[in-house]
Amino acid sequence: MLIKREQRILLAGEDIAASDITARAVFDNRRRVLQAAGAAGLAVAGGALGFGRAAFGAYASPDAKAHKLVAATNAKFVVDEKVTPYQDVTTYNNFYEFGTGKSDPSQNAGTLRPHPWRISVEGEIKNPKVYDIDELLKLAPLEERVYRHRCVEGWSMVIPWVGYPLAELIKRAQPTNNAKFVQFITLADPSQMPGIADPILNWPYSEGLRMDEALNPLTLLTMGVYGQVLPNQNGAPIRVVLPWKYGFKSAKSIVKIRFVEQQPPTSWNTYAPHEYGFYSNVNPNVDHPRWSQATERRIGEDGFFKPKRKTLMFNGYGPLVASMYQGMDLRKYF
Ligand SMILES: Nc1nc2c(c(=O)[nH]1)N[C@H]1C(S)=C(S)[C@@H](COP(=O)(O)O)O[C@H]1N2
Ligand SMILES: [Mo]
Repeated sequence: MLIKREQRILLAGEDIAASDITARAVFDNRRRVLQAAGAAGLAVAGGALGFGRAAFGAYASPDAKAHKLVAATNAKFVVDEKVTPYQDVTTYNNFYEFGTGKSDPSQNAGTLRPHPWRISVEGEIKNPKVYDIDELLKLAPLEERVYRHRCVEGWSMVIPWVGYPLAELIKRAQPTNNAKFVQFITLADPSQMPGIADPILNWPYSEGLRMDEALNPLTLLTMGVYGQVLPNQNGAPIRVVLPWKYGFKSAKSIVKIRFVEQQPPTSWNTYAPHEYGFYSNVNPNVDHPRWSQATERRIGEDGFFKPKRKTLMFNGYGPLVASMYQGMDLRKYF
């Protein structure tokens, strides 16, 4: 993907060419602005900094045409690491409905039509409902969160997502006592998705969570990235993001959220149950049968010949998630 023309962005009063600035610089600058705001005694609500990017000018996004999603940064969920460049986040993808190569989704996902889009929320709940994507965008305040993202293949990124906790939707759905798991079913339309012709996975792509995992404050119902609506290759118009689990649990382009009593079948677990467990929590101590999970390569930073960085238990989110797995043998429930 080539940048077509020079973009100029206005950042805290400076006029800088987009090509001269990294995502990190943008975040550093934003953090300085946020700190200044805090020092000036601006109101801070619920531990989250109520300060959107709109308050201080344009965001360094390489795609000037994409729709902006204005969201307040939730500082509680901003990992203090260099953010992966937009270019990598949007061209190095796994989305098998558009092909199995890393650049296939960005090249082929132009055929996906993310609008209009409806999501059916159904199953063991008191309020089943088919939501329009525009309605879901307004259901709860959008937040920006910067999460680590670890693929089971051994690479990682740091990504600024926009969304709100899935718990906001679950609360409105009112699960019955029988709701023990949540299943995510994604679009499987061969007319929009060329990869569906290849029966590698059992389409539609399906994923699942235990109810407490679905309700965990980290679990983000996600509609945007880098301050804009999701590009098709990142799972437009709506996906989940589960930063303590391997990336494949974060289902893209969701059309159904179903509450169920039994642990639901999931695409990767069905494909190779001994390789991809239902839980799939990031765990450096439990290797994939064909490779180690102890280290990872950070996309955009670590070259192929650099020593890799250590993978963290629960991808570093232990304090927020470890209690959900207390007493469980994580080698058995991998
Ligand atoms: N529907 C669907 N969702 C999916 C996938 C997929 O192939 N199809 N790939 C998963 C995998 S393996 C990863 S690592 C993440 C990648 O998300 P990203 O491309 O936004 O980084 O999406 C996950 N969600
Ligand atoms: Mo992945």
